[in-house]
Amino acid sequence: MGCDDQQNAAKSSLRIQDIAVLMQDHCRMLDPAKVERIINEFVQGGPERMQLVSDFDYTITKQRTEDGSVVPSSFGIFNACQSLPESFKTESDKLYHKYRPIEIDPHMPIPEKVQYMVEWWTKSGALTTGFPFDQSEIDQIASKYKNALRDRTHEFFADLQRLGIPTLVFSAGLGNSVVSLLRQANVMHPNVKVVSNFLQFRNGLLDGFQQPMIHTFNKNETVLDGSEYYNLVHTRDHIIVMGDSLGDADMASGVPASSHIIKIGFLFDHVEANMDKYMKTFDIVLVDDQTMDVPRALLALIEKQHQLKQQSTAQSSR
Ligand code: MG7
Ligand code: MG
Repeated sequence: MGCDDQQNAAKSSLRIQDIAVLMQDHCRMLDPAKVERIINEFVQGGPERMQLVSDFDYTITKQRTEDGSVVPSSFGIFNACQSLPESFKTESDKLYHKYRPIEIDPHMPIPEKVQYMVEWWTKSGALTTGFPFDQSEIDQIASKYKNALRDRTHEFFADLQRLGIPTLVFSAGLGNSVVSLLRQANVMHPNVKVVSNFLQFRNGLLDGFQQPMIHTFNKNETVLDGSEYYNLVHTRDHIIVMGDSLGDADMASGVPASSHIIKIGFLFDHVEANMDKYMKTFDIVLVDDQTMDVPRALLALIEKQHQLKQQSTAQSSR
């Protein structure tokens, strides 16, 4: 490398302290040098090598709204539908109270939890069977929560579309609610794919969920093996992962080991008690951040370098 080249390389390498959003008080990193290194890889690799994998509930929706109103989960939106039989609601509540504590038990090993989660989703599917149901009910409830998406979600999805970055919204919740909310918020662009549990119908009646079952602990790219989406993204080895639960950090496991991944964790509940684990699990931990500003800032850096490259190619081919 000549002296000029070296200077140029040094110039084009970003320093983390110059990235303002990452220097905010509520933005925490265990290893800022690692984040800096991967951001530089992302910027050099360009949008063609990027993919985004995001959780839905409380990652795309807000953990806290300005007026203090509670945002329902995707299952919650379904459960709020008026036409559901009373017995469905009571039975489904019982399941929640039995299995939710197991899901978040800090002591039980994950392989043991898996059987319980399969049981929960299976029983929940069995309950969601044998009565008529119309998607318009979900749409009506979801329309009330279009504004409960993180600030700048619309801009974020527009960035992803403009840059042609495949975007996977991965949810162990109910896909019908996820898609309804994303559609009504006008962010369901062609580059967005939702992998989740979708309602199944038979002879006009509900018949549980479609396969494959997506539960808390199989929510990763291994369930996509061989699928059309897998073929689309398996060469994209620069990955942004976003989630609000510790398990979300594993959503990209199944991609080649050589991939570079930045994991962004949104932390809101019991900040002090959770901080340690979140710091160890996510590369960037955002404390009570109800915006898409940090992931957008990463895309902006990638886009800027991409434009510079395109300009210089255009100039040299003149
Ligand atoms: N979760 C999982 N299941 C159910 C269900 O049948 N009803 C309700 N209300 N919640 C459920 O977004 C995924 C989260 O939804 C919860 C089968 C789990 O806590 C899961 O992490
Ligand atoms: Mg979530």
